[in-house]
Amino acid sequence: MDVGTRVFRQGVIRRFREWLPPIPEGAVTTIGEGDTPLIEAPALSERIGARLFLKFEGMNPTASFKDRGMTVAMSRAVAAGSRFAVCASTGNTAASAAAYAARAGIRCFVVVPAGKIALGKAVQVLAHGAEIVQIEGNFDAALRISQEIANDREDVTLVNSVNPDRIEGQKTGAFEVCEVLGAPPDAMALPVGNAGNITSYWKGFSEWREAGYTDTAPRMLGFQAEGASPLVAGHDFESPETVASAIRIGAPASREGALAAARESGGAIESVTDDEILAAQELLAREEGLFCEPASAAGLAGLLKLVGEGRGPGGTVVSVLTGHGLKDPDVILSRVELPEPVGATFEAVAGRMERRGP
Ligand code: AN7
Repeated sequence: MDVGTRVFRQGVIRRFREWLPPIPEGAVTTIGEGDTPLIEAPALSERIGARLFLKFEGMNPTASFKDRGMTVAMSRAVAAGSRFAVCASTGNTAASAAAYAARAGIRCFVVVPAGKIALGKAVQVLAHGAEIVQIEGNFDAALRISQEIANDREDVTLVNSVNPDRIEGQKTGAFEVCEVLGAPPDAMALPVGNAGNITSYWKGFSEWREAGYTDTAPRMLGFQAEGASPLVAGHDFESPETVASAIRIGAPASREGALAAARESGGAIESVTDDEILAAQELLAREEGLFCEPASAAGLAGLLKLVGEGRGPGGTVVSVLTGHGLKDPDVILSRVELPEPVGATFEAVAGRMERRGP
């Protein structure tokens, strides 16, 4: 084999350029996002009575799916001569924007709900040197303000998913699923917050079909957290609440895209409780070895709920694990504690093993 000829993780722009809006080579801002693993889940397949694969988006450079859209949005901002990137965020968009702005040499402002973003995400924003503005309000208020700021100044690009470049980049997740499986799956299960991701995946699968690579498209199954489920209730939530802070959103910007994805694909948008989300997160970690953040487990929680009601999708199913579990250490530490230290002796350590069992 020739050394140095295979290109790994060249980034979604170089890999899928003909599917994306024009980006001059000199403006391409990539950190090697995309090409995330599609991991078969044998134990959970058994539980849901379908062949389940997990698209582990936590393997992206900033450990969430946001990097796919951010590379396109930030590259286009560079090409347009922007000096500032601004976004509202429940955490992951902020972490991604901070990293890609650093790479692009653009200043970055992120507006977040005070005290409501997971620790790992806040730490990422600080590490990349972005400006973090905590507001006494929720994500929906942060998005309104960020939009106003971007409208007010020529040299500011809004990098939330209301920016169509974000949707374009994120749709590449669907292409990778089709490439790896050789065909689209029968169903996709994914969390829904601001609804950009389900909109993006559906756009990707639709374009794949229009390009003539297949005649089929998956049923799109989107799951909101019950306390933040405006698309299920049919009205916005004034004060959304959920343990899955990433999807604590009461007025999704891409509402129409999400509803169209469900309608056109024969799928659905439903809700799951916080307990169901945390139970699914634990199953993924303990039965498949995959640690995702709570929001990311909403897809599996939804599948388990459908199966419990005799409505499981069957066939081949892909669930998108949107973000890495290390993003949110507090949610684990609130349930399990690090045990007290013991003496540095064989007896003390072996005694612990006895107590824990095999
Ligand atoms: C891990 O970072 O909205 O339905 O501001 O971080 O496309 O909003 C994050 C959303 C799912 C929901 N899983 O995706 C933000 C933000 C994780 C997330 C979602 C988010 P969308």
